[in-house]
Amino acid sequence: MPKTFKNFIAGSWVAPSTGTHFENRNPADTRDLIGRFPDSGSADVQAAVRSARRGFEIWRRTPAPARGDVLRRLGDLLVRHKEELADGMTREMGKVLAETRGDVQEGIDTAYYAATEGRRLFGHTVPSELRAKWAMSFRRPIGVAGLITPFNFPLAIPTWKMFPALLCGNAVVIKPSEDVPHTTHRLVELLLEAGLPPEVIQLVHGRGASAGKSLVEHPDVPVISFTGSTATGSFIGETCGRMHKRLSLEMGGKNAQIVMDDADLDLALEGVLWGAFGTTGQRCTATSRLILHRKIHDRFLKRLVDAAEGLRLGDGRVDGSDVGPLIHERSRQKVESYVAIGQEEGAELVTGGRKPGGERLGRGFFFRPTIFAGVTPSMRLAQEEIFGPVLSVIQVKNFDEAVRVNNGVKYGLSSSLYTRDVNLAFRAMQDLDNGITYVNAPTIGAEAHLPFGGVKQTGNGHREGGWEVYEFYSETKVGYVDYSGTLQRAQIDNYDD
Ligand code: UN1
Repeated sequence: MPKTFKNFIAGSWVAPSTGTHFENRNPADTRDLIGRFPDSGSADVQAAVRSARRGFEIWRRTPAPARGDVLRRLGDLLVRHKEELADGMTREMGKVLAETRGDVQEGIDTAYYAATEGRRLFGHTVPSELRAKWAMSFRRPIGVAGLITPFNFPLAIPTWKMFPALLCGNAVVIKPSEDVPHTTHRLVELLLEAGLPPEVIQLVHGRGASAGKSLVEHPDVPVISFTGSTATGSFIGETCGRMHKRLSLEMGGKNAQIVMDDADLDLALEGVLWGAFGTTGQRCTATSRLILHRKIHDRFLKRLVDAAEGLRLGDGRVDGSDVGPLIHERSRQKVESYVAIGQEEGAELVTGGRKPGGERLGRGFFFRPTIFAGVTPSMRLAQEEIFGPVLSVIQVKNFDEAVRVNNGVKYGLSSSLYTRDVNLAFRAMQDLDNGITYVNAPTIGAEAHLPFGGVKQTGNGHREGGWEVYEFYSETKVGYVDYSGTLQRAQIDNYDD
C-alpha cells in the first residue's frame, strides 16, 4: 500500500476535505509510486488561513532574533538530513543527485542567512527637520503569506520564500507543486522539529487551479509569492491587482550564453553543457539560446554536438547519470512540439530531438539533449520558453549584434558572456537586459545572499534572496517622536525661524 500523506493545518496532519488524492510518481521510473497526496479544495485553504491568522498573532510578537534561532536550528537539521532530502528529491523530480544536493545546500544557505537577518532587519534613524524630534523607520510583519512553489527546485524555492517570510514575522500557507509534494512535506516536518509554533506554518497540497487559486483569492492573505509560468503569473497578477495584494512573481526565461571569438572555448563549452542540460533544461535560468561569434561558430558547434551526444541519460540516483528525465509526459510532449516547430521554421536539428530507445529509459520521461543550429532570432524556437533540454544556436557577427539578440525577447532573467576582453565584460553587465549577468560562467548559479530575479516578463520588479527579499515580506513603518513639548508643524515651523 502506498503511503497517503496529509495537509498540515491548525497544528495537525489532516486529510483533505475533498476526500481525494493525487499520485506522486518517480519521473525516471513511473512504476515507483512515492505516495498519494491531498487534492485539496477551497475549504482546506479556508481552514489553513484561519489557523495561520492565529499563528500570526503569536509569531509577530516573537522577537526577530528568536525567530532567527528557529531558522538556524532548521539550517542545522537540513545539514543533518542533506543526503536523505537529496535522495528523496531526485526520486520525485528526477534531477541528478549532485544537483539535488546543491538544492538542499541552497536551502541551508538561505536558512543561515535568514537566521542572522533576525539580528539586523534594519530600519533607518535619520535627523528630523525639527528640533527635539526623532524620525525613524522600522519593519513590521504583514500577515499571512501565501506561497506557491514550482517543481524544479523542490527544496530551495520554498526556502527562498518561507524563510524570509517567517523571519519577518509573517505566518505562512504554502501550496507546493503537485509534482514534488514530498519534499515540502519533509521541510514542514523539519520546521516543526526546529521549534516553529505549529499554527505559524500550514501546508496545503493540491492543484494550482483549485487550492492555489483559493489561496490567491483569499481576502485574509495579503501577500502572495509565486514562481512558475508567465501565463499563470499574469492570472495571479490580475487577481492580486484587483484585491490590492502585495505580489512577487518569478516567471519565465529565455536565457542566452554569448561566446565571443576571444573566449576560452573549453570553459565556454563546459558552461553551456551545464547551463543548457543541467536539471534537464528545467530551470528558469537554463541556457536556451547560444549566441556564437561567427569566427568560432563552426568549430564550437561541432565540439558542442559531440559533447552533448556524450551525456548519459539515466536515473539521477544511479552513479554516472548526467541528465535525468523531464518532470512528466506533458512536459515531454511540449518539448516534442517545439522540435517540430523548429523544423517547420527551418532551423537545423543537429542532435537529439527525440526520446531515447531502450527498456530502462522507457520507464521514465527522458528526452535526448537537443541542439538546433541556424536559428534566427525571431523564430519561436528563439523566443519562447520550452523548459526542457533544447538549445538554439544563433550566429552573430559582433558584440553589438549579440547584445541585440540577447535583448530581443520578452524575458530577462539571466545572461552570460564568455570573453577575455574586460571592456566587453563591463559593457555586457551594463547593456544586457537581464536581472543577472554572468561573465565567464553559465546562466545558472545564483547564490542565496544576492537578489535573484529578472526584468521584463520574467518578474514584476521584486527579488528573491539577498537583502531585498526582506523588504518584500515586511511593511516599512515610520515613527516620529516629538519631545519638544510644543506643537511643531513640519514644513511650516523650521529651524530658520
Ligand atoms: C530557478 O530556476 O527557478 O541560479 C531557480 C540557479 C539556481 C536557482 C534557479 N540557484 O540556477
